[in-house]
Amino acid sequence: MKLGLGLYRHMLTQENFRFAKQAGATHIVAHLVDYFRGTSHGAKDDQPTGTDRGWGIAGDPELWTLQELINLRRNIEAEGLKLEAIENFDPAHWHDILLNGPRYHEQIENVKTIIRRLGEAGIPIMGYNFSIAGVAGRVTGNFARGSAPSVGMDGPLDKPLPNGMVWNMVYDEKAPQGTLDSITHEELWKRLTRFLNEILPVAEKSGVKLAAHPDDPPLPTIRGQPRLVYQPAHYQKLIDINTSKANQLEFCIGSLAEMTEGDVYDSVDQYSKQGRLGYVHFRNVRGKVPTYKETFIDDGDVDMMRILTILKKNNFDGVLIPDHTPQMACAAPWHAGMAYAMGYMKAAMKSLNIS
Ligand SMILES: [Mn+2]
Repeated sequence: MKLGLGLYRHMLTQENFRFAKQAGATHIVAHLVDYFRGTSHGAKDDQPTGTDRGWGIAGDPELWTLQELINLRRNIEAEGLKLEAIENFDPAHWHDILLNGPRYHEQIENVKTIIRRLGEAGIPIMGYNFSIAGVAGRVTGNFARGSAPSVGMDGPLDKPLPNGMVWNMVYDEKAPQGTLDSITHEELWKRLTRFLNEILPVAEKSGVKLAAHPDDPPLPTIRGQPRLVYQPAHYQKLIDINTSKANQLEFCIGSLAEMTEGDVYDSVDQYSKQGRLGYVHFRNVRGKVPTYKETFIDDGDVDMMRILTILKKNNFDGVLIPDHTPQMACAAPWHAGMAYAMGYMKAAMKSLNIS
């Protein structure tokens, strides 16, 4: 098992690679989507939460180029680290896959191209979140220990999604007024199935794994749209769609712990036993949807040492990243929060003889 750190797009700098290395990481998970693009709300060094109009403007009109991906991997390797995964597609590149819209075929080709380029650039995993509303409905507050700023949920969010928005970002600023029609859970699973069956053969051929994040927050619907993986059992349904070894999970302990059914330890056992974990979001939380708060890693409902013990028993050999942490009171709130989580993880791994 390996320790990694996730970095948002604007944090992909030499300084932050060194910070990761200093905090004990051997691997990086990189976000290439700029969640904050074109907005003034929200601190850039925090998790994006946004407004009713989402996080920001979806973006890059261009697909990520092979050269850009190779340069990123080289810059990371120059600091003695490895690039394990890219996390999340840009809604600009795949909105009509989620929405089954008119540009579906063009955008399936976009995703195939991205996967092939990851393979060529030597990046082993693509993390994704197949969700129409995306990470919506979270609130921020001084929820964590010592009044540390953190995120959580304080009741469901049913306000319908405006046209031109998907995955909590605006992909079409000129979309006509009005809101997106609701679809059924069956329809959403149909869209995912079609997506996986088209993309997984390309992923396999490219030596890239597709790793699915569960819904954050995991409610059955948000903003009038169905969610896919909002109970632990839904993950089994997802991997049973296609038996390809490239069909993997971006296994978020925090989101699993927020779910109302199942047991987080049983879930970790069930999925790690099947060898389907691409990488792990190792974070803690107090409460369950629709009322929960993200906590410091040692301070939530989940016994993180027990999680590690199960992962070790099932020979999970991938990367753990802290995912999110509360912000600490100092000049570098995000970095201090991450350094705290990484120190804890490093010590926990060492005490269990995980190398
Ligand atoms: Mn997560």
